[in-house]
Amino acid sequence: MFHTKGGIWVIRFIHTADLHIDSPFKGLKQVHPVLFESIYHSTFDSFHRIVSVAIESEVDFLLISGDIYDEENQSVKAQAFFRKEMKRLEEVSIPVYLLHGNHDFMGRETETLRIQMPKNVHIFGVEPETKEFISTSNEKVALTGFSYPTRWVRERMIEQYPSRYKEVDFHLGMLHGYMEGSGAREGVYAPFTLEDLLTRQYDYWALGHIHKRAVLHSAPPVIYPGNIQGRNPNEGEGKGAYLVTLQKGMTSKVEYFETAPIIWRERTLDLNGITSLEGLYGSILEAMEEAAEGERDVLLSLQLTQYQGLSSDVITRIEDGDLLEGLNQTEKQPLVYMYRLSLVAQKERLLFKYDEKMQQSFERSRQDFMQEERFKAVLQDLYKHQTIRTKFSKLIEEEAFREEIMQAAENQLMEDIAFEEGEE
Ligand SMILES: [Mn+2]
Repeated sequence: MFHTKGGIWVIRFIHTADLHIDSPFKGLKQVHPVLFESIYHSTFDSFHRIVSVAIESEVDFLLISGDIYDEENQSVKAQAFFRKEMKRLEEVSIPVYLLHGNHDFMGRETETLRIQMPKNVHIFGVEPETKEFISTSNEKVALTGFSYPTRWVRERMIEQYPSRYKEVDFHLGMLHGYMEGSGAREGVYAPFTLEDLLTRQYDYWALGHIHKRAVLHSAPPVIYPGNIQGRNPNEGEGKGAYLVTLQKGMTSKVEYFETAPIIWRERTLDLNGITSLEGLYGSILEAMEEAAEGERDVLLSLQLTQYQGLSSDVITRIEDGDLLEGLNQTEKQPLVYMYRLSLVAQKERLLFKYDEKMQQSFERSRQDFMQEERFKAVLQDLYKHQTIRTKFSKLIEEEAFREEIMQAAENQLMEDIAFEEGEE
């Protein structure tokens, strides 16, 4: 489809991963139903756009390096959607090479729940295998990859990847896994080192699993494209995929493009000198406008600091959510929607400046309590109550809830133990 230029072998493809189609966005159920609807559709929309770019760019093929779906038991809706997108590619003769990751692994028990994909879709089996592709202008391409048979693949699967095939023009590796030493927060599955990849002498490594995009190496390119739609405040950066052009014996071209319709933002607003609700309201509106991001909708978390000038009545309007509700009364598109407005005591630096040990132990305790198990253990007593258990059974599972509680606790602690500059 893409032709050789002056006798140079060229292939062009799109590399994407971690689509997490049909992510539930659990922590956001409380937002306006219309907004929730567009948040819920964002993973679908982002992938639809990637497929459109593939068609417009007349790529040779599309690579998807795992975690197409968010859960092992994919909804029929997610699969039907994905199948429709695969059909769009089939109509213009674009093949797709994909593998399943730790989120959408190929368990035997999920086999009966799968919808058949069209013929242009090539799925890697649970052992590393190499597929062959021949382009319309006759470039031979080898693609090596594997799908997860279970959620937890701890083996160094890279050991089973062959060395570069000699008889092909390009050899591409697809791998859903964790690069050792990267410090990423994702699970350590199918671990490898950069060296492991480079020694195989492939022309491109299409990685998946890590949601923050990263170009680990440029010649040959070794790339984590990141996920295609941020799903929580920790996934705040732009999201999209890579359009890659490989030319035999020459520098490859990698172009990143964004497709996520919704972006997460976190901002801090210093309220020093602000004493009235009017002043507060005005500066927050300004901050919201500054947080806007082109054509995309923005989900904004705003942390208010230096709020000592505000009366307790105004503080109450912040704490009980009244101000937040007022701020979100806008229909302007694209939307800047504030999903969290919080007060953050910023006396930390003043306190810890004098005591490094205290700073360290504070940070350790904080991290300790942020752990899900620890948090649950502390809340166990509360969950002995019938009412709490039945009415709020899901709440304890929600990360957003845990973060909110932790922030409130931290504020309280800071209020109690920190002191202002000049105090003795
Ligand atoms: Mn993933």
